[in-house]
Amino acid sequence: MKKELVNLSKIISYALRHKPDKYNLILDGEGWVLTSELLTSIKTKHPNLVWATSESIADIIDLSDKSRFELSEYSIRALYGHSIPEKIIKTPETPPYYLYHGTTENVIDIIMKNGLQPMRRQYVHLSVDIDTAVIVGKRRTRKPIILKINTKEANRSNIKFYKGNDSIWLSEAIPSEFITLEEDKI
Ligand code: HQG
Repeated sequence: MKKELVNLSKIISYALRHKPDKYNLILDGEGWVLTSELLTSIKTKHPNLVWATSESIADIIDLSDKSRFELSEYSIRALYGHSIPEKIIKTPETPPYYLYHGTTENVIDIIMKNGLQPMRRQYVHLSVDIDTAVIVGKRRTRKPIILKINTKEANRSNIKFYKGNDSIWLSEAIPSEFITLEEDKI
């Protein structure tokens, strides 16, 4: 993907996940805004992006290796990653029996003690397979540690899971009793 589109994608993520108010945007309960309003506010704040159109956003969605946004006829939303105080409304769904989480060695002890926490985001982010978890973990370290989450057991303890996209699921905090180390898979 061209550098300009990567930059536009990062700014859209920032506005829709973290700082809609900085862009004078009000997300609805499920995180949607009008695409036209998003484009207008982005261009006001970043005059170098005057060229951006809804086709540019469609290109980002087509060309990106991660499915970060969803477009409807007139609106757009981020599918995961939110950190705004108002929690995005999601409908609980049944996830695959196991999900994975790629992280760094230095937080393993605390996670195995206190569980996975959403940290700065609204939800914990989990991957449908080990390969995706490795990609997530590699954002932070060359040799990520992969954790395996028993969602069936967690579900029995009333922990809810929500679909982000085809590879990413979201959840509330996951206590350590549902987490095991997935060794030698990297
Ligand atoms: C760690 C990217 C200490 C957790 C990715 C992670 C993903 C704890 C970090 C999406 C902890 C949070 C989200 C605890 C969890 N104590 N550390 N109890 N519990 N952690 O970025 O899952 O490219 O908020 O292991 O691909 O890394 O932006 O979450 O290392 O899908 O579209 O705290 O963001 O997508 O980091 O990544 P993050 P994440 P995009």
